[in-house]
Order: sequence, then C-alpha cells, then structure tokens
Amino acid sequence: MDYKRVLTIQDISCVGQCSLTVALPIISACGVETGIIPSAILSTHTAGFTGFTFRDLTADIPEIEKHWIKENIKFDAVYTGYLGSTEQIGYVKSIMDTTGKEDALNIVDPAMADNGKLYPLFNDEYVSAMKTLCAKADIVIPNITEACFLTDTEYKEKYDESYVKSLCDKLHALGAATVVMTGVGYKADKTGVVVSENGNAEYYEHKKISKGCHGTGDVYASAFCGALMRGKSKFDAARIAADYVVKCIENTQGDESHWYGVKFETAIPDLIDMLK
Ligand code: PXL
Repeated sequence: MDYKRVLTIQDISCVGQCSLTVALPIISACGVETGIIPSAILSTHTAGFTGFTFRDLTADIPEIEKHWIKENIKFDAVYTGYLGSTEQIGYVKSIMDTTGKEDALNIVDPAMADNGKLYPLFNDEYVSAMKTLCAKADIVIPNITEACFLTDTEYKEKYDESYVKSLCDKLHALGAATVVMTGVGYKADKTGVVVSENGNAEYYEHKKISKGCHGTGDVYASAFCGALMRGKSKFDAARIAADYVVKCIENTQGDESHWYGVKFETAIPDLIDMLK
C-alpha cells in the first residue's frame, strides 16, 4: 500500500474535539502517518467556553524546523488549521518550503471564522497574513465566512451560485489553485461542498442536520486530507469528508450535554469503510 506522511500544524485544544485532537486520530485512521506541530495549547477551544488558557508556541516553530532540516525530515503534504499568531504564519510558510517533498501539497484550512464572524482571538492583521498563506496553497478549505474575510466580500446568509462562483474566483486570484468550500447550501434542508479548480466547479449536496456544530470544519478538513492522501480524487475526498461529517453529527444529535463538538470517534469505522 502507498504510505504517505502528512504534517499538520494547528492548536491543541485539550478539551473540545477540534484541531489536533481530531486531525491526528482521523488522518491516522485513514492509514496516513501524521507528524504534528502544535501552534498553541489551550485548555479548551474558544467557541463557547470562557476563561480558557492560551499558550502561544510560535517561538518553538523555527527550532523544530531547524532540527527537521538537519534530520532531512520531509512530508507528502503540509496541512494547516488554527494557528497561534500572525507572526507564526511566516514560519509556517517557511516550513512548507523546507519540509515539503518536491511534489508536496500545501493544504490550508483558514480556520478563523464562522457564521459571519471572526473567532475571538483573531483580527484584521491575522486575516491579511492568512491571505498570504492561502496564496501558497495548492488547496484551501474555507467555509463561506472565511472565504468572505479572505476576499473582502460582504457575508450573506442567503446567496446564489454566482455569489459562490465569485468567492471561488477571488480565492483563485489570491493564488489558491483548488478551492474546497464547505457549508454551501441553496435550500433550507441542504448544505454541501464546492470543489473549484482550473475554471471548473463541481458541487456535492448533502443533508443539513443542524446549524453550526463546533469542530466540524476541522473534522471535515482532516478527513479530506486523509482521503486525498489515500489516493482519492479531490472531489471524492470532498464527498467522503462530507458524508463522514454528516455521520458524526447524526451520532451526536440529541445529546444536549455534548454542545462543544461532535462524537467523531464513533464514526471512524464508517470513514474507514468509505475509503475502501
Ligand atoms: O474548530 C476551530 C477551532 C480550533 N481551535 C480553536 C478554536 C476553534 C474554533 O473556535 O477556538 C482554539
């Protein structure tokens, strides 16, 4: 079996089922080796918990990079998520250059916003830096809100295909070769994902269960990376990741105490089946 090695850079939220605590198990479950760089350590994620701790690990990154260069450690893909600081984005761009194999894919989930708003710790400066990271990306995986911030477009709750096409076109103009846009829905009970590249866009529509479950963007991007590294096409990886997220939400629905994330672990056997 083809064996791939991915580097993922995102925070460790010690509790909350997001970022590295979902990326590592999901990509590993796909049969893909997963190296990590924690961008920051938080006691919980920032979406609903209050009083969380936050330790920025920006200063560690150039040291890790130096060591990996010495050891000639290389990856088939570098996949980034929630980052710890604006300054860190510069280091992440350097790591893509120094630790990616010659044909490595740079996959950027600009995890910074949802439902029309930036997450609590981010500002305009971070958005500007994230634009430069997306410019280096082979694949970007934004939701509609993130696409709006990255392209200085007004956020809309209701939109049509031409609005989504213009967001994709602007992201391509920024430098992103492929856009995988999540949470794109044109009907009340439906949502879906658009895969846009080389002047072509394909849409996979699926059922919408509930509005805005925490961490599903990270679950989605991780499953997408895992499936892509297992040799699936971008569209098939986008479809598999969407079906997996739907299953995760279904397995969580009805448990009011589980408001902070999805029970992604319970659907890992389904994800493995989808990869067969
Ligand atoms: O799921 C995205 C995410 C990742 N990491 C942290 C977050 C969030 C969303 O709010 O707060 C720390």
